[in-house]
Amino acid sequence: MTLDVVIPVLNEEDALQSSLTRLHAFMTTQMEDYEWTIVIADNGSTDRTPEVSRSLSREFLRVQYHRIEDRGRGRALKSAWLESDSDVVVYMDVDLSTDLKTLPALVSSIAIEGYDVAIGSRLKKGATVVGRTLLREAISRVYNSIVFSLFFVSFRDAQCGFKALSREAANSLLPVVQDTGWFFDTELLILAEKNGFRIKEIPVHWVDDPDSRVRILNTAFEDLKGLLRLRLGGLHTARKKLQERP
Ligand SMILES: Nc1nc2c(ncn2[C@@H]2O[C@H](COP(=O)(O)OP(=O)(O)O)[C@@H](O)[C@H]2O)c(=O)[nH]1
Ligand SMILES: [Mg+2]
Repeated sequence: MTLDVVIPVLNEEDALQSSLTRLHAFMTTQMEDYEWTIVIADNGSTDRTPEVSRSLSREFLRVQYHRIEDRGRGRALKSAWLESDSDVVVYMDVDLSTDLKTLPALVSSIAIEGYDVAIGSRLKKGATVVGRTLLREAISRVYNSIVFSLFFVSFRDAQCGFKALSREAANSLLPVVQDTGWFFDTELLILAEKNGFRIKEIPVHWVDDPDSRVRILNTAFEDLKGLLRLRLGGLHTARKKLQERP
């Protein structure tokens, strides 16, 4: 089985070297059942992220650097996941806030158990969260309850930066997901669940990293706009597009 682990990055010159070294060591020892590659997906970085990434890809044979000119985290993920032809694709945040010990279970949910989508969760029973500010915690809970009351979905945490898709799910769903920013994750999950894809939600151990690219007010507003777009027709249009696919 082939596996691509995508790390979306925006101006991460400080975090990249140590995170990638840690992840690479983990993959080497714990994920040897897979033929894996780590892909750094950068768009919009204006610091030394490109240089650091290129140097990492020279240092490690199985690290690649993928640069997209247009901005947006969702766009970077979609582009890197669709460019890949691996059986399983994963993404995780560069800060490794989610404990890597959950990675084997995330991947085997798809590779062995046959789920279409697997997601880390900070809100499911069994999860532990350390160091998250009250504000982020509250926004996360309120946001996920809004998602639930609008769509009656079964997952609890749409926004954890730790997700995996099967090749088939990626090829079907990604072309239909419109958001190119932070709402991308929620849109992907709602479209997946509402179109019969099976989602496994796994509680994670999360240690928050206060260094954040999120502009809270702006992102919250964009998220609400995205939810309304889906509720007022977007979901219906996406379903039609998915059914038209061969
Ligand atoms: N490619 C790409 N990655 C991004 C962008 N914005 C954020 N990221 C990455 O997304 C991940 C999560 O960002 P972070 O700021 O830690 O989010 P938080 O943990 O929710 O505060 C990190 O790896 C960021 O570098 C973007 O516009 N493009
Ligand atoms: Mg973070």
